Amino acid sequence: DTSGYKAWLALHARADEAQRKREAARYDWLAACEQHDTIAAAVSELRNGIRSILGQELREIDPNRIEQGIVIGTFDGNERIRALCGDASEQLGAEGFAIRASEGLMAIGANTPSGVLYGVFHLLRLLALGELTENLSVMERPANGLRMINQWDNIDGSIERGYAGQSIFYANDAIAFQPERVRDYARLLASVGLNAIAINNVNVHRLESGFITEPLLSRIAELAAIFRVYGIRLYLSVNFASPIEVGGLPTADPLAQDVRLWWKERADDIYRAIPDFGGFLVKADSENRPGPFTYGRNHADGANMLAEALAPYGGLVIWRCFVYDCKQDWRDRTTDRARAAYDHFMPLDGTFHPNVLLQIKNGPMDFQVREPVSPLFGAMERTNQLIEFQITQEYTGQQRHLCYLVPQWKAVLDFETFACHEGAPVKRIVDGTVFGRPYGGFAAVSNIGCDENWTGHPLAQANLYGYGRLAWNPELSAETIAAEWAAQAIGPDPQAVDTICTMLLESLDIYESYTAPLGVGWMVNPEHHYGPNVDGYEYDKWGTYHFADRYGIGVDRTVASGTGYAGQYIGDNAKAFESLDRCPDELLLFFHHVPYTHKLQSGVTVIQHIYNTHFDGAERAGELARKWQSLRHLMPDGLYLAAEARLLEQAEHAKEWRDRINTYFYRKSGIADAWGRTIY
Ligand code: GCW
Repeated sequence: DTSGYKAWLALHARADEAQRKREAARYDWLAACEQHDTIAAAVSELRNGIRSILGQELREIDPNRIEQGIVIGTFDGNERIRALCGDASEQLGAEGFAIRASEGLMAIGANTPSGVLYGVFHLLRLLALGELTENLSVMERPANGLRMINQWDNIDGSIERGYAGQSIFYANDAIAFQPERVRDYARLLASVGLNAIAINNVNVHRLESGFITEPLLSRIAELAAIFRVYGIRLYLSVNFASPIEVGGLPTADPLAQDVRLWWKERADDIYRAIPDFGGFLVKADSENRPGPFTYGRNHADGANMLAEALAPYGGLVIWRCFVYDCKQDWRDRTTDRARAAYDHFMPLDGTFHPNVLLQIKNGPMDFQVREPVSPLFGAMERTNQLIEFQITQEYTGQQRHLCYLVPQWKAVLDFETFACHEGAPVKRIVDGTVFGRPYGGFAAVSNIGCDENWTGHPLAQANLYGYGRLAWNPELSAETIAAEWAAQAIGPDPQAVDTICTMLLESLDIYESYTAPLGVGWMVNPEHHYGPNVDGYEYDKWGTYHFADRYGIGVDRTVASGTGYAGQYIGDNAKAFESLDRCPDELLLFFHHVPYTHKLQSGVTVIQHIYNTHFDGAERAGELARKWQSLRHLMPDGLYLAAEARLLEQAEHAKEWRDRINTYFYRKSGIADAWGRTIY
């Protein structure tokens, strides 16, 4: 397969024949005795992997008789496993695993079948990376309880903000899928430890509102069954107005008795069809979607009503905080979209039921290439939180430009919120440890579609891979993740791995350079959000402005003279963002309106920074394409050509970005480039 379909599960054969034979000799027997679908899946992954990498067929044997080879299973279901690594049981939780190898016998043990599956995928990763040693002792458990993917797929087969083809779940107003393809997606997700999927767009349209009732519910249950085998729970996005639109009731008021009863009955039906159903994901009172505001109720009233319906079954309500006024008048300088989520949700802290989680986008606006971290992290002490990332590259080049997002996510996760003395980075808030929350974790919008290689741009696979790896372990570095992905997906050739890692790791900085200077976002074409348009959103209703005029640019969000947004942060963060001198350069224009001649901490003026980064960024985008071309001889055609075409488009498009932005600000400011480069 040269198309990239197998992604990071390509399991390339060992190139070194002597090493292959040596390793193969160690893995010829396999012992697994449990009758469980997930264990069976783990066995099949293991067989497949050992065959593919080492050319070795595993033969099956009774766990009590095995002396050399691999034995896998749960501590309760496999005595031999209990004897070999059962002592690790208490430290592993429900999803962790232990791997022990010595004297030719390798044991993978866990408390649950999913833990065993994760252990097998870990082993295969070590094997593919050439890191499997003869004696080994590994113990891992995920940092986050919920590690979720959100599909923005619609029943007509389209994907909102999808850049890799149509949906793999739906087509022509029907639930329509190839079980093989869905299974392969489940394998990819499970191989990086993801354990939850919301299977439809958060904008729940008419037909999708019916997913919670028959006849569609049974079809959804078929999808749930495929994911279940791989330890992944299925969730549904629901329409808050379902009682009206599906149930025929006159209202969806969350405090009305018949509405509450209606949702309870739906929960009963759903759990009959899908006993391990995860729960509901809800976008309410957001971008024209219905919600509790219609009835004079608040978000806690809405979320808690659904939570009550799901509680008897252990289901969760994931309630999104992407709530703001999308009909704001651009002449109104007092309304600031950045403030909205905090203003709506902070006063509700402590009022949500225990099975409610708030899903909060990483930044206060909307997945721009650069934003500060949402101030809700650290502020709400008595509410479960999930952080929402966007893997699909809506504002970051739409999988036509290369943009490896893991460094951006890392910076968000490591951001210190000052929520407590001992240190409270975002990753410790969302995993629940700082405030002792029972639920927490990661959610992210998927970037896959029915394109042969899943993501359109083959290198965009690294974002999906990296998201899963970080959700499991946020301490992994962006470099490690890039190298892991490249070696597994492309092959272990050191020149290829090195070059691809360099490309991935510099790509975010390059993209930021030629698009969005100093924390200004939104200079894109409205609606589809691709390509430069400095004033595309400047005089409209979405609340996303840069306020550039002939003197200066930026949004004053200080407490002293602006919208007060900087004051939503805790302690020194509030002080630093408020201060013109201390605000980090890369966010300066998010927090301050300054003259073009304002001198940055870097020593150059704002206008010169804009020119420098745009010339530089376009140049570096061209180099990305040349780096890829240097790998031509190491790549299979399908993969090589798909990426090359996109990298060449990026290089051209980066020049357009450069010229549009530079010319705009040259015309506005009248200040020439200090280096006399061409500005049109
Ligand atoms: O980023 C914006 C997108 C919308 C999306 C919305 C959201 C699903 O432009 O397409 O709707 O965010 O997150 O709800």
